[in-house]
Amino acid sequence: MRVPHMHQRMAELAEYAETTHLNQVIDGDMAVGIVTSGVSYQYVREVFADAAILKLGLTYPLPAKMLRQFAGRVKKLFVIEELDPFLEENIKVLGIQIEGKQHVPRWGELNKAAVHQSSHKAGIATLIDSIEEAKPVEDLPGRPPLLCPGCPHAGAFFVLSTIGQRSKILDAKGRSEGESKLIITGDIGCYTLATYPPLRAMDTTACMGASIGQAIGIEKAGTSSNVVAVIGDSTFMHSGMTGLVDAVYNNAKITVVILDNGTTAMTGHQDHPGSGISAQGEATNKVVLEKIVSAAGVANLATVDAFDIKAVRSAIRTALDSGQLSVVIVRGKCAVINKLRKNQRQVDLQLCNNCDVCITIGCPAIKKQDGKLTIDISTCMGDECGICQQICPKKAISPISREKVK
Ligand SMILES: Cc1ncc(C[n+]2csc(CCOP(=O)(O)OP(=O)(O)O)c2C)c(N)n1
Repeated sequence: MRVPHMHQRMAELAEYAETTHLNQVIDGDMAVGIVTSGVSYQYVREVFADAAILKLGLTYPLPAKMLRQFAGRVKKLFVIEELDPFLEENIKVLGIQIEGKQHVPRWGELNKAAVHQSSHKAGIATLIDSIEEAKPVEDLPGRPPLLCPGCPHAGAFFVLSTIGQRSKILDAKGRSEGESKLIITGDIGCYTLATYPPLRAMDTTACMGASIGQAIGIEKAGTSSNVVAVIGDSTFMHSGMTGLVDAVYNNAKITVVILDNGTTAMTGHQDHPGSGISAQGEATNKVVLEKIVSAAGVANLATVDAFDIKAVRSAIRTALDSGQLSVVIVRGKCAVINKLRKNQRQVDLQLCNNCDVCITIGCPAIKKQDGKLTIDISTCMGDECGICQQICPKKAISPISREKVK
């Protein structure tokens, strides 16, 4: 039994908290003592040039003796911390009077201006010199967060967006103008960026593995829309498969799209059970998505090439039309780890009629400047992607010749 050991360790840590250099008292004007930690300390130092500060590097367990001594030396004790009043509540439990969250914002990040205003509200403004508030830089070009050029997720979202007629449903400010034919529950990964324009193909994002459970719930609540859950391969391995088992068990009539880019892209391309490489970087057994999906009991399963738009559209349409639980695995290599790049695409401006369909994929390599479409050859993935060429109604996009690239 390790419980006694755990309590012993906590007692030792509490002793350590009193002596470690991680917790420091910075002497100053003792009218107000500020308890703070982490990034909030930097803001406090910027706002209060000469305050007495107890800077906590170890916040659990708290150094009770140190806090009591510090409280006894100052007239008023104030805590500045981000989000929940963790330090404040734990200091109050020690029987020490302290103020904090009644003045400091409880959500959002703190900054110099927020700390300044909170301190002013708390009546400790005498310590504050005049603070210059940081102003946002004006006239910066608008750059929405986008998927990478050649991202294998883009095509599936383009298809979902067009099936759901999302571009028409939301106006430029994202306000709803009608009801979509599709409800798309999302998950956590690079693909969460598909929430934003121009794709606008995600209605929910909660936590890793939530998409399938949310889709089941929405379908069971009796929506008249089709419900699609979108989840990455790594997230599916982590906590998506339990949701799929639930979907089978409860006969949920939803479509699950698994975006398999072979890696955990968002957090830095870590391997996972489906990549065939262990955490130690060695070849290992590969867990095959198709086998898991079939073994769970899903009858409607299709795997498609992420860069074959017709195939992606047809698989998703078939899944939706079936009215049954279906899984579509959309497979394509992550653009960041794909080093191949040839035959970048170009736009023939004689054929282009500015319909802007290619813009709706949200590829950062496709630009419109002075009313003219261009494709940036330094970022275009060329033959490795080719989605813009496939969807151009005027066939105005084609591979550029090698000579021109040079
Ligand atoms: C519980 C939890 N653990 C870890 C993370 C960090 N995290 C964010 S996205 C992600 C996985 C992304 O991989 P995948 O779903 O395959 O999508 P990709 O980014 O490759 O498109 C992880 C591990 C998290 N958000 N939540």
